[in-house]
Amino acid sequence: MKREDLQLYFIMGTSNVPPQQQPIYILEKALQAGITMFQFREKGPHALTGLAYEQFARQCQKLCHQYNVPFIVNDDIELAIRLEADGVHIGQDDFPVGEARKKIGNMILGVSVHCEEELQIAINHQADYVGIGPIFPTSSKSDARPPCGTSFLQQARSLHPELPIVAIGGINCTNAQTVFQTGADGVAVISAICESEDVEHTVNTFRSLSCINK
Ligand code: TZP
Ligand code: MG
Repeated sequence: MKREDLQLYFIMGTSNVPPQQQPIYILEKALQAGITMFQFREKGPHALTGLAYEQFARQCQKLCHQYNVPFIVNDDIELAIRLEADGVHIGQDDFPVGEARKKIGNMILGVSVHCEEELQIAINHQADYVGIGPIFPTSSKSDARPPCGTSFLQQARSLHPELPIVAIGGINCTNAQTVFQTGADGVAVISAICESEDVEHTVNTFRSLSCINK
């Protein structure tokens, strides 16, 4: 995985998309506009299950392949292996990092971390990147921790200058610059793209902000 792949990391599941919109259509618009990584995160009360869940994942994967964008599966290691996804993203409550690494071999492994200890464990098990957040308040994750601001992000960056880091949580076109300036390689967003009235413009804005410190 390249660090630049994290630049604009779009995360989506059907429940993140406004009712009048088609999730796959939003993904296609985001890919066309230039997102650099995608995470399939099918969660929440109305999430797809069973065959529909897997078919939707395969549809998303196929589109990502067409645009040469890494396809990452949230939490579901078995699905990622079955689909031969590019990678898996896990949180602290999902799966021990070491076991995840053993199961997925050299697929991309992303891990959410919130403190130095979790960060070190992720690094020890060859996480390819870490996710830090929620930086700002978010309404896209029901069990999100309190927003942590940019202080841990800053600390993680100064401890590990070469580590691929993506920031997450409440990031939009207005506050993304602060996050990039603090040292994140990229921003991971749900609502900023899913609820955008102009996905192309939103994607372009995020990407232009990240270029400032390149
Ligand atoms: N993990 C921490 S915050 C969050 C996740 C999955 C939700 C991010 O969504 P949004 O809409 O970009 O705040
Ligand atoms: Mg998780």
